[in-house]
Amino acid sequence: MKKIIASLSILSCVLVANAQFIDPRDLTRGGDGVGSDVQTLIKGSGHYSSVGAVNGNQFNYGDQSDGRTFQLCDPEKPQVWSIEWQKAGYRANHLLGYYTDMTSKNPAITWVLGGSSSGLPSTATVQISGVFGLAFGSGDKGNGNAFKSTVYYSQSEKNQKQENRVAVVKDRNKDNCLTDCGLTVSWEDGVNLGDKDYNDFGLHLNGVNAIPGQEPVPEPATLAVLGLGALALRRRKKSA
Ligand SMILES: [Ca+2]
Ligand SMILES: [Ca+2]
Repeated sequence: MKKIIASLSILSCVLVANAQFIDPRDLTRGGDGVGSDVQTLIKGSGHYSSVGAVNGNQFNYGDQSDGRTFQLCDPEKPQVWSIEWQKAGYRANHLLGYYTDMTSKNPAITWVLGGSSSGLPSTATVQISGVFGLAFGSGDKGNGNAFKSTVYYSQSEKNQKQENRVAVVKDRNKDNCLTDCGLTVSWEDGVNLGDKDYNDFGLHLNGVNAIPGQEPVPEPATLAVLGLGALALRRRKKSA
């Protein structure tokens, strides 16, 4: 009985997980074939970050950030951003941009990077002052229409169904230490989130940090179960 209560408390941790993270299972399966999952692509692009893992009912989100707004670590310093991979039928017309009007539903976007038919480069230097969001032109309207395609935003609340479109993963340095300056972002371009492989458009953004989201607050019922779990653990220790 005590064991059952203890494992219930672990399960309750899963239920309060922040929705701004992407399920690690979606980031570790090859939606477009062997080696095309986000975790493998991050390693292949020369970074060391983890997207997390699922073990039974236990989730960890590795180096993912729940932040969906951003700032340059040093606004005085231009930074190089680059496309690292594209695993999608719409890839030629993909676009990446940023916006600084954080409250508008349709903010003005500065497009900086794009796929082979977009007319934009695959590497660009940016300099942005203040807080910004990222915009992704999905390319779903086909050739010649890159700038008319459906746009998705890093701020989930701007998307039609408030859906989370992007995995945001913090950099690790060569010593395997987390850094707050530098991110990989990888988007899902499918209508209604498509196949949820989130590997469709992957970019590395030098010199950027994600502004952390709000911590999830456990619901009262969860707190009660957690308390019971702790009690059970104490009793187990006593009897051991
Ligand atoms: Ca996809
Ligand atoms: Ca894909």
